[in-house]
Amino acid sequence: MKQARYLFPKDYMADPSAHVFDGKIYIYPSHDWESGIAENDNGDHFNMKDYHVFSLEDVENGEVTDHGVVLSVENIPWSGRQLWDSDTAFKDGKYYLYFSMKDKNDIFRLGVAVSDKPYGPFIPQDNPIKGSYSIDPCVFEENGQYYIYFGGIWGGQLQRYRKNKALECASFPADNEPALCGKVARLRDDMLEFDEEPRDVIILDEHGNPLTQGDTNRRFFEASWMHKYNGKYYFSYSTGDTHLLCYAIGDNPYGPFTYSGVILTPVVGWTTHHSIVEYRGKWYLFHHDSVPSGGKTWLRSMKAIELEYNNDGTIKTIEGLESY
Ligand code: FUB
Repeated sequence: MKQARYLFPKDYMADPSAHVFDGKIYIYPSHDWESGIAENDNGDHFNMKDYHVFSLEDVENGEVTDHGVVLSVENIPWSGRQLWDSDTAFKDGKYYLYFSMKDKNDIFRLGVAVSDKPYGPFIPQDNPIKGSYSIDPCVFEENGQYYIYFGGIWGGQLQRYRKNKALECASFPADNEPALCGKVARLRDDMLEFDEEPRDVIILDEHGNPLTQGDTNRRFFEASWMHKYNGKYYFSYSTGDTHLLCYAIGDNPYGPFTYSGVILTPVVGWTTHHSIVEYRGKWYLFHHDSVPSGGKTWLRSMKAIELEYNNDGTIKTIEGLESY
């Protein structure tokens, strides 16, 4: 599968988080729509109000089923606005949908909603995860332990925190200082809260030094994803304002991770976001671009393309503008 496939031309869906549940691929995307809000650096134009779930059995040609609305902003007790990226994990017969949303004070928090089925509907908890902040949750399971990765700068508000505490004023490190990091925390056994203080996901350069804030072609911006390949842990993410999907490799889920390259060069649109999953013997990159909407950054369409590795475990870079 050398050409990317648009998965759901009927509607705008972004930030696709894909998992294999019950032998099928399930996709948990954000649901873009035309809200009429002007574009700005805070991302107010990404004013999403519900989530759908999709499933498919054949990534390359098969029919894609839309399971409809599974959670809406008006049904979440602590809701303010903006349902951003989400992800889902399965444990002991239940599915847990983790999502980013602004609370009533316009602060991004992470929430959880629970279902007996991978296709919902999902019932939200009354409150956000205690101690959570920022956006873009991704959950990775290993040996019965679940780790949640999260964080995003600019509109994702990560610059408002240090050491998991809110600052009085947002602040960025200087360009030559270590970059702001994504976060990771083990989840509690009941999957509803953090089981530890979130830790920094540190990304090192080739000399073993943390990437700096000014290294905008490599430093973390948002859109965490974790997968394991040949015994190594691949932390992948978007560089945001330089529009790259990059990855860094480590020896355990907490890192540190060493920067290893670009997965996807810039696509049409501002954001780039993804998930990586193995299915039926192949690896796939699920991502989005704004080609079908004529370049409207807030109206994105989800896609899939095969992802390949080199013999040394590095990922073959996919050209974003050539993949449609
Ligand atoms: O979809 C809203 C936001 O745009 C996501 O949370 C970010 O990762 C970016 O894709």
